[in-house]
Amino acid sequence: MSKFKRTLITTALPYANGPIHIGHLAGVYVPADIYARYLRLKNEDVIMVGGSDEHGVPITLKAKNEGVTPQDVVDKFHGIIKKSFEDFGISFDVYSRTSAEIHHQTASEFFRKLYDEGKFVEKSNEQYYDQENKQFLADRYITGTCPKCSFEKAYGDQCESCGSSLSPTELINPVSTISGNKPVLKETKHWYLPLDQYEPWLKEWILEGHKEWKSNVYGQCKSWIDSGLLPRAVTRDLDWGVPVPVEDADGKVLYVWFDAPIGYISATKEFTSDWETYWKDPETRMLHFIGKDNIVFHCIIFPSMLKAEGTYNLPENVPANEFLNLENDKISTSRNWAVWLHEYLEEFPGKEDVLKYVLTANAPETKDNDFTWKDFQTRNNNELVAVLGNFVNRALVLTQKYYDGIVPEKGELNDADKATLAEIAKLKGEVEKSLNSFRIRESLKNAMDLARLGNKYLADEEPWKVVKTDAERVKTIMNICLQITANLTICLEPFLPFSMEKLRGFLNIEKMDWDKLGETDIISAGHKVNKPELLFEKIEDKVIEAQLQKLLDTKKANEMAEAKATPAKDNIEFDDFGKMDIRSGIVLECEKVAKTKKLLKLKVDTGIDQRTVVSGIAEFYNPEDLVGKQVSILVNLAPKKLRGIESQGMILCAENADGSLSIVSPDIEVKPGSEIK
Ligand code: B3M
Ligand code: ZN
Repeated sequence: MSKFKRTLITTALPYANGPIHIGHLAGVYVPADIYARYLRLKNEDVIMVGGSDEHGVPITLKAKNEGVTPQDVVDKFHGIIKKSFEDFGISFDVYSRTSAEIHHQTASEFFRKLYDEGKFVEKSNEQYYDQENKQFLADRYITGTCPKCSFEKAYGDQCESCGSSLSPTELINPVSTISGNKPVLKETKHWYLPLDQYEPWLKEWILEGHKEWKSNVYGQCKSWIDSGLLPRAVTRDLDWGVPVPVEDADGKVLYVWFDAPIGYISATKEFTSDWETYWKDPETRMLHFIGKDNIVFHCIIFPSMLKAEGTYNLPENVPANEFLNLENDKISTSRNWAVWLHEYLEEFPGKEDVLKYVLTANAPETKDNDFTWKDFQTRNNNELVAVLGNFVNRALVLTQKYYDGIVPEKGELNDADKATLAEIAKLKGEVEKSLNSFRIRESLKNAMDLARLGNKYLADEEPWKVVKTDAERVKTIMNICLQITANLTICLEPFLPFSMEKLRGFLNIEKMDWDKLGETDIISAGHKVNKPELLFEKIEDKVIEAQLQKLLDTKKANEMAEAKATPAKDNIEFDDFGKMDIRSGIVLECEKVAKTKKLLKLKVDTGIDQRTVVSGIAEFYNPEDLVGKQVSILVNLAPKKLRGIESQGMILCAENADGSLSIVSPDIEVKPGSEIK
């Protein structure tokens, strides 16, 4: 493992303002978990730390909206997040939280050291202030039009439409998110980390020293550095966070992006008193697993903080991923457009590994990718069931059938046997090579190739046929199949930990070290294996359809919520309203108006008479469904010819958010001709 003796894996701290979704998993936690499990299987010294990010404006805003305290919000979501990670099998060595005492102390001391050593620049300037709420408007407390792309709902710290990083004073037409008022400018004092001073060093360290970083990561760093770095405020006027530990700083806390990465240090402290070995020993390799929106913080700002502090290691690599979309649309917590981990765990019990598999096979490593339920089903049915499950099931069932579960002895090997065994060792090298360079999705494919190899070997050797003529030969074939199966429990362990535990149960073997992978005698002749069950089961269409329906319902609910009612028309006198004669009627006949898409011709019993009305509702109703239906009809509207048909009145409808029309009618049956007033 080159110059390093141990590895510290950090995983981005999710904001405790909502649960975990598949985007978080695919971007950060699944790849980090696979990598950590891989290193542990190699008996390397590794710890994986994580925790909830409980400060910052997203949390206080949510608390305000819900009329609870920020502590209530983070307690609730920290609980949900922690439990769902545990149930899903993300193998944190410690999962902490930034409202913990140990974190406040660690972050506070870190700031204070830099402060005492004069590493900050103290500056007063004018910032936006909400006079009604008597509060400065940091970050997401302010929205306005993005100066770069004109998106109208850009935040004070970032435009979510074009991704630009902004400062509140750049926004056009700024508005306070709390009161909706136009803010005023007011003087306030803050501490800045002078990133400009670190620019030459960052150039050297990243642009020269870390050319091996993923191109998306290196590229983002280069573009930040090339466009020139500015001093960055590391404090805010807020009352939720780590208080700024200096005199005259009442009402000020550390900027959430200053304290959050220090959360990795606090979590390590919580885990071991030997935490300094993981943070300061040059033989420790630090890796940050994050999503692409966090690159600048982990590659530029946090390293500059660590450099300023002077005694810590810097990250050796930052394998950031791109984004995962859901059914062709951006995942969004506020729009509830997500597959939530805690819901998945409830709806798909025992299928933790299936989601891990799909998210890895389709990981957004080099570009944004799309999660679709159809792909989830296909990968489960065609890969986990048909390739992996099918191979191990055949190997184990035949072993039961021919040998009562006792592993048979290998005889003399033919060329096909030798080639197959050689292939196992080769695959080991390939899986390692891709894992070591964080190409996790490729490594999964390499590992699954072992199951494909097994299937091919079985299909070529056809033991079920050979058994009729050459029983000795079948022993060799089955022994080799069992060696492949045992090798699978090693090479798929980092990816499918629950399933491999199950498979070891079938094989009646203990967990084995990574080093054994590639060996061709890891399960001995004479060993007794157990009766197998199915390792994976098919996912039926109706399960997928239910998930798609759930998303459709979300989409509809969003459209309803987003559609603003049109503004009210000018007032009218009561007499004007009284002029309208609206009656309840019953549809007697109904047909489509030929050569039109929208029009229906209806015959309506208005109680007064039977008359013909033409109505533009053909896209929303079948003519036959309307016969006998109660409607409201404006009967004294001047007749009008539509497509040559005289329409005598108007059927009243409500227009839905999506533009569709619904007939308005009394909610109980009334006599035709009843006046509606
Ligand atoms: N909580 C942002 C995010 O969840 C932030 C990460 C902190 S990592 C130190 O994307
Ligand atoms: Zn923008």
